[in-house]
Amino acid sequence: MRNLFAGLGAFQLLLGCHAVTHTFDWNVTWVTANPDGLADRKVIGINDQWPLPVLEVNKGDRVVVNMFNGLGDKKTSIHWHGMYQEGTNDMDGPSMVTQCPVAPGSSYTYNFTVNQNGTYWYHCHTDYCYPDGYRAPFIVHDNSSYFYDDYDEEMTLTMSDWYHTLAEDIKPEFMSLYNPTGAEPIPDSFLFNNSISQSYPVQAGKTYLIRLINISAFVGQYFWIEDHTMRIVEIDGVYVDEAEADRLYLSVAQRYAVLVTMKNSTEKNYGMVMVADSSLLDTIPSDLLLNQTNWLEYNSGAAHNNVTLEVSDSSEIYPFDDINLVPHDRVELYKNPTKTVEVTVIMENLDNGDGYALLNNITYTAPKVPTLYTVKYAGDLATDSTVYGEYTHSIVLEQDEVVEVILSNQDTGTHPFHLHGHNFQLLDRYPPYGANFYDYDAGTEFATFDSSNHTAFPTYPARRDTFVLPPGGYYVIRFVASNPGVWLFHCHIDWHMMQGLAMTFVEDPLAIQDQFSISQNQIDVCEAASMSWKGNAAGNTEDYLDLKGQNKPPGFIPAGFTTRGIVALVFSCICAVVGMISISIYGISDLKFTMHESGLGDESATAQEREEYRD
Ligand SMILES: *[C@@H]1O[C@H](CO)[C@@H](O)[C@H](O)[C@H]1NC(C)=O
Ligand SMILES: *[C@@H]1O[C@H](CO)[C@@H](O)[C@H](O)[C@H]1NC(C)=O
Ligand SMILES: *[C@@H]1O[C@H](CO)[C@@H](O)[C@H](O)[C@H]1NC(C)=O
Ligand SMILES: *[C@@H]1O[C@H](CO)[C@@H](O)[C@H](O)[C@H]1NC(C)=O
Ligand SMILES: *[C@@H]1O[C@H](CO)[C@@H](O)[C@H](O)[C@H]1NC(C)=O
Ligand SMILES: *[C@@H]1O[C@H](CO)[C@@H](O)[C@H](O)[C@H]1NC(C)=O
Ligand SMILES: *[C@@H]1O[C@H](CO)[C@@H](O)[C@H](O)[C@H]1NC(C)=O
Ligand SMILES: *[C@@H]1O[C@H](CO)[C@@H](O)[C@H](O)[C@H]1NC(C)=O
Ligand SMILES: *[C@@H]1O[C@H](CO)[C@@H](O)[C@H](O)[C@H]1NC(C)=O
Ligand SMILES: *[C@@H]1O[C@H](CO)[C@@H](O)[C@H](O)[C@H]1NC(C)=O
Ligand SMILES: *[C@@H]1O[C@H](CO)[C@@H](O)[C@H](O)[C@H]1NC(C)=O
Ligand SMILES: [Cu+2]
Repeated sequence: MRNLFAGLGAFQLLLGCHAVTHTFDWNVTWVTANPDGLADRKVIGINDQWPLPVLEVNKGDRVVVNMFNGLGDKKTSIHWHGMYQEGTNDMDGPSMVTQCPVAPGSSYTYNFTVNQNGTYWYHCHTDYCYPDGYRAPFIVHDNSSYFYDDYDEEMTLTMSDWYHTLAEDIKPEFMSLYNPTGAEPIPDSFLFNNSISQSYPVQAGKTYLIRLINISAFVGQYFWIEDHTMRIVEIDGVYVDEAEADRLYLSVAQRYAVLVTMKNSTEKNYGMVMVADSSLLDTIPSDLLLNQTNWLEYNSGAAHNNVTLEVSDSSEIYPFDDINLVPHDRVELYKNPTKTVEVTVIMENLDNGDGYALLNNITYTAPKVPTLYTVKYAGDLATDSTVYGEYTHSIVLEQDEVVEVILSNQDTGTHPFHLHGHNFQLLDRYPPYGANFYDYDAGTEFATFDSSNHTAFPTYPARRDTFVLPPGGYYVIRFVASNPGVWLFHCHIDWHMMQGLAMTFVEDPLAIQDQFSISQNQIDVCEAASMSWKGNAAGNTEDYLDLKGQNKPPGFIPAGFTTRGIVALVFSCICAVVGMISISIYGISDLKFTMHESGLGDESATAQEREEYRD
């Protein structure tokens, strides 16, 4: 620990004369917006503005955000996506992990330094609130980057899906007996930089550093620029050796910075094309526009034509594979992992009939006390994962150990996983990019990683903070546990978070106790939210090993009932009262859902075994 602080201190000294503190007072309130021109809706604004401010700082700067929750009817918090928060785990933002949610009328002060470079974003991390507009770019400028002299201008562009309905109003229908397959809500449109079909003026001959950020809740996008090559120089805050790409796939939460050199002629405007990944949507409403053209505008008087990609062979549409990128800093493969975490994603209906997402049979359920505060008060028991409760799915990591995570997907959906507090090395993945990457056939056997027979790991593996777990496949990553803190590892599709697709790493808990003390502000926030700030996951302050009363998910479906049985039961109920239910459940809000194939017909695990697991 001392080493880390000494290191940080020296670093700050080095930058000390230039470091600036950016202080913001943010009043988070509801405002009305209509970014796609199709419908007014309530969105979460800051100081009565939406889109939200783009944060721009230099490496070494301090950010102080005094956030007041002026929403009146909803708790909130902010996560600074991709910030490692070294020494400031309590500024990370996820509710019930590192803080209590900020109740209406109370305030929380985020205060941290930024000792990293590149393209990040910030978003709400309480329940499911970023689809309601609470998300924006966070840029860390670095005038010493290896490509700083290679560009003239910068441009930041976001891509996202967009719903006309508040996430909290979508939830009851998504997490419902009447949606037993867990079909995700279908967006109403796709936004490009919080708008649609816009022109972005450019100057001929200049080179732009374009930062692309996917701030979707669900749907991924392909991206390309007509007749222009992109040169990738950064992924998720990590510089990479320049690599040419014609097309990119950005999953939710991923970022790319690319250099694009403009043509010398101003005769024509060129399309920047965003195509939604329709493989994620089983039903495509006829009025949902999947393709959208925006323009690099060389000449406002010239035509602005819609563009589509013409490919002769479907395999050509596969985008650049991020696993092949080489980090510019040449950090070598982390060798000899001392901890291997093997987890498998499945989707299941639990005994309330709703669809849940599980990692090794555990669906994340928030504890009664934020896990970080449990660390603080658990004394020596902080190294015993029992105190964090069964359903936070906590794994305790030792100081500086090399951790390997083998994540397998026994689901037909794609899951972009994000780890807080770190980036990680991308070692191996199945399937490789190619014709079947997003086309998992439910009849195929799930792929499993064989640690004694796998393709050679890269010498200098690409590092990033979000990777895309393919349907039916697996992903292997490694990171070093050198950042004491409580760090969430979760799927970034907000609907899957709602279903519990998350787990917790408690990294070097005794070091956390040394560096962190709970502030009056943090206590006040918990009290305003009527939550305890002391105790184990069940709020027990006497016996940290007694989890009686902890929050629990619904149980597994009882013996004799299969998932298919429940689904059949549900559907026959629906049929029986079809008129009333279809009017009251689906009719009112006109929500649409995709079909998620996985929930159906999964009878593999016996209910008895599950009963045992349950208690
Ligand atoms: C680089 O950025 C720092 C702030 O981080 C600034 O003080 C310095 O003047 C800049 N240098 C150049 C060459 O622009
Ligand atoms: C926040 O904004 C709301 C609505 O505009 C206003 O009522 C409230 O007084 C503001 N609060 C603060 C602390 O600025
Ligand atoms: C932010 O944190 C620094 C370092 O702990 C501290 O010196 C400073 O007073 C804090 N600022 C605010 C506004 O809390
Ligand atoms: C951040 O920027 C510095 C200076 O440009 C560079 O040496 C370092 O490798 C960058 N960090 C990453 C993770 O790419
Ligand atoms: C994209 O939108 C943000 C506001 O959301 C704005 O600050 C930024 O300038 C826009 N980007 C471009 C290239 O116009
Ligand atoms: C954003 O992420 C979603 C979910 O992974 C993905 O479907 C979509 O294609 C991404 N958008 C872009 C522009 O790549
Ligand atoms: C544009 O003109 C410059 C200078 O004449 C030349 O170096 C460059 O290659 C040209 N760019 C393109 C894309 O043709
Ligand atoms: C371009 O596509 C948009 C939909 O994305 C459509 O509204 C518009 O009419 C199209 N323009 C032309 C010229 O086809
Ligand atoms: C959308 O884009 C894809 C890929 O370029 C193309 O195959 C398809 O025809 C486009 N659809 C429409 C309606 O333009
Ligand atoms: C190792 O994996 C390859 C590719 O999956 C397979 O063809 C081969 O039979 C495996 N070898 C052993 C010894 O299992
Ligand atoms: C999950 O539960 C099933 C059925 O009870 C069991 O077969 C399986 O081993 C469990 N998996 C893990 C990783 O605990
Ligand atoms: Cu997911």
